[in-house]
Amino acid sequence: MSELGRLEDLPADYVAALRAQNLVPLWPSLRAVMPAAKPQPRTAPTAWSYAALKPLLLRAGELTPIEKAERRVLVLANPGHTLEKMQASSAIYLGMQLLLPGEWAPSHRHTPNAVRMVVEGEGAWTTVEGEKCPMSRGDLILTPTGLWHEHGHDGTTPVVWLDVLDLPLVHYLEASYHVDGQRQVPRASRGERASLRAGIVPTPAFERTRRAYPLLRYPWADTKAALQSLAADQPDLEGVMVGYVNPETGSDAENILGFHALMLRPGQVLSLPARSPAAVYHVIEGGAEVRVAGQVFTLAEADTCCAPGYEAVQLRNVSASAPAFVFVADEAPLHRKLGLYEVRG
Ligand code: 1HN
Repeated sequence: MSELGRLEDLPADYVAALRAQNLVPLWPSLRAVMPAAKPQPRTAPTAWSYAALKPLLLRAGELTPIEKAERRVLVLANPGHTLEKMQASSAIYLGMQLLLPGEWAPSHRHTPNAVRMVVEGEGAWTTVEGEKCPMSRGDLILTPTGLWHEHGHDGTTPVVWLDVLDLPLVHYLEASYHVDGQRQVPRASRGERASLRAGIVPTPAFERTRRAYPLLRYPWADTKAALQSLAADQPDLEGVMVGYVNPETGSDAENILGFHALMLRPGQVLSLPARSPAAVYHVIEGGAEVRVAGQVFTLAEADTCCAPGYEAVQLRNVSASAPAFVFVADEAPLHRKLGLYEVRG
């Protein structure tokens, strides 16, 4: 492969004449925008310790009242993108949100899709389009694009959850905006009671509901039971993983980011192939070591890390006696829709 010409090789008056016409020569930048064989991601493998961030988040609770924050969040920012960009990867935003007893984060809707993975505390709830979703540790709650949502807290201790949004992508597309709304009046019906069992969905008058988001809350108790049942049924299965999907269609729960939960058997080492999407790993229960791109992170419960795409990832359960449970968020639905999805093996 021959060396391409550099900008400095061109006469200064020529470069100036190009710039005056808003023109740029491609060849000095061609390798940067299309490197050989594999992208060169800005996304750096990065881990965030819950023990380190929790006191800082609680301090935010003292420093900034909810009325002054609307959403009281510390953003898990990837230094590879610069902290100011507030992104974990090119498409994934992560934040740890604190809601104190009695607080209310008012109703709004916005174009980016979000999910909440509950980390700690009891008594908080998120109302999504009138459906009041209780928040318990490990629950996954969807607030997809355009749906009204607000958070409240009737309990007695601080509640913390991990927000995962496709904000960096939607912002890059210049399609990110929000609309403020009124306090919602919760409906009685609870989606997760209506779609309780795999393979069985509500079909009133013989038709599926055809709601884009028939299920908004995925209780951890059900997800954990599904993983344990899968592990017991298939003792030789390496990847004890489940995906969060739309129960009516089987397709990804949201349009841009994908969500999975996995169980590592005691002492298990699980090798995940190099895939094009970047991914985030968050420990729901237990402890896991994550190896990616020459880095090793030892994650305790509630810790989070991110891994760039096109890199193999190895997960190891640090306990020889107890299973570990890990939540995974990735950019796979986006890559698949764009025809960019690759597994490198
Ligand atoms: C948002 O609406 C929430 O509703 C959390 O809890 C984090 C980050 C960026 C933009 C909107 C929420 C957010 C957000």
